[in-house]
Amino acid sequence: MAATSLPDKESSGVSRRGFIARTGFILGAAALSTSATAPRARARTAPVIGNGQQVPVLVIGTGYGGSVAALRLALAGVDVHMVEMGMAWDTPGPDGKIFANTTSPDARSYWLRTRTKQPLSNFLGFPIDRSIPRYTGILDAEEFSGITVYQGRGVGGGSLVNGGMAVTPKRENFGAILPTVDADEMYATYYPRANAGLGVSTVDPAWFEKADCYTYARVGRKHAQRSGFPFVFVPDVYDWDYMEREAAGTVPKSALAGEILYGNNYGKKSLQKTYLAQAAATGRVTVSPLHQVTSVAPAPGGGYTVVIDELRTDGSVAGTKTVTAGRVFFAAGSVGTSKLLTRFRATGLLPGLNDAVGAGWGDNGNVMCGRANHLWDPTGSVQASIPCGGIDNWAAGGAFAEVAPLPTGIETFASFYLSITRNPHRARFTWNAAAGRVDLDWQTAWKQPSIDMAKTIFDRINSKEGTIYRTDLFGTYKIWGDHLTYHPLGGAVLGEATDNYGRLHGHPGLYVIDGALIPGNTSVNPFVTITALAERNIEHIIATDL
Ligand code: FAE
Repeated sequence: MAATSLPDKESSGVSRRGFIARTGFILGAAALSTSATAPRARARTAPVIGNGQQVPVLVIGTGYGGSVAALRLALAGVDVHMVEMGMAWDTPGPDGKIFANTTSPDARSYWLRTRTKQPLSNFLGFPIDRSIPRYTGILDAEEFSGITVYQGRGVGGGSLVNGGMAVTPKRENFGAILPTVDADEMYATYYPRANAGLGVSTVDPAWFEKADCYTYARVGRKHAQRSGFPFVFVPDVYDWDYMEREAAGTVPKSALAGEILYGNNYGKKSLQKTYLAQAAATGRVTVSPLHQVTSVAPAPGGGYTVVIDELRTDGSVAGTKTVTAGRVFFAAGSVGTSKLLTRFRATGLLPGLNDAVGAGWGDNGNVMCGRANHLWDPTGSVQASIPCGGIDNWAAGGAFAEVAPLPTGIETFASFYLSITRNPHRARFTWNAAAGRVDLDWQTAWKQPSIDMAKTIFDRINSKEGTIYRTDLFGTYKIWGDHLTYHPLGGAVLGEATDNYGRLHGHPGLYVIDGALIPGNTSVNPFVTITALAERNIEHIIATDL
């Protein structure tokens, strides 16, 4: 398919008419609801941001940081315009579903790629990637030298594609995560506020013990405990009641149909159902999907001139708009925000930004692996795509391992893990003027400390169980998924590129409010910390700057 043409039904399974994203809308859902079946933030006919428009506050990106900023500013009486490069994800395709299944990726699945780039690239050693039409799909596999960074694209950001694991770090680890932030305040006020806003809860332990879909997690627990590691239940934003009804066969399946990487059609409380729905209810928040910010510079009369490309679903530019914003919040995610700021500093658009912009980027120590179990340890053909437990060896070995699903629909006798490790390496974004792009100097070899830390868990379990690593999931005879991260963090670190509340140095009225603020590692999955930090910072900014 030509890069400029829209995917058609024949080639992609997605019809043109039913699947072209609506571009004009105001979020207009009713009150905050944390129910799985609650409406997503709804579209209403209204103009998207217009050329020449003046707005008090513009938020770049609709992930966790952006959604918190928009809600809190709107509740404080400020009109907010959110600009999102991805689609609205509010319109079902011809299969009646908004999102594609993990096992059958189609045009909806990837951001402007002609071939899937699945995190698990192989099965039984065979490559499983396939051709797809180029489209503004939901999962971006952004490639830098040495690492592929997976990110969500669309209204809701990473909340659209992630596993929903909503983990508050242990208090004793917080000093290493955000050294300039008052831990007492975070644990007394902002972590609880974030957990409430996100709708976080934990699986019912009694149901967990008998649920077929968590056979894999119980096998993971058994193996961990037999080797002397603590197994901990991990909270999530999935609606557990809904999952129980999925298992009972009374509602359409979502987690139990293996939905995760390319969106979740029913049970997960993405930001569309929580913060963004509540923001919409204020009537003060508008969102422009398929709009990508390309430039921010001081405006002659005060505030900032923001240039925005309106995208078509093949990624081409339909038009360019120039608007003026009193204040701009960078919430484009660690990579998105870092890339914008690095370029703006290097090309003179924002000359006041300091040298810390682009620095301090880390991968949260992500590394994946699988283990081959004995035939008497099946992990189940139906696996809930939502992980609910982990192995905590952070203090002794620097690794926290999610017991993750392999939702293939067949019995694999495999245990699969995503480990978060205390990897010390930090990379830097730089402007490559010759190529006209921002580079990241991460090296694949920098994953070795992560592998060593993950091995503190899995070498011991393999030795105790008499089992081996799977070598067929990331290539042929390759044990470690060391080429990727799901958890990009840093690039505009709090207290370095910004002050201690996210105000960018050198340009009053510019703020960072997303994962770019966090210096590379959160010791657990990051979005609760991103949300809690955003809650802390926006409260202070509203009180002092507005
Ligand atoms: P993010 O959510 O990435 O939002 C940024 C938004 O900005 C995106 O929607 C972009 O499309 C948009 N954007 C970027 N550039 C522009 C531009 N120039 N103009 C307009 N819009 C732009 O940022 N974390 C957990 O805690 N638990 C999990 O279980 C978990 N699982 C994950 C699984 C996967 C497959 C992936 C990819 C991530 C996972 N994460 C998980 C990570 C989590 O989703 C991520 O840390 C947060 O989404 C980051 O939040 P931010 O607000 O920083």
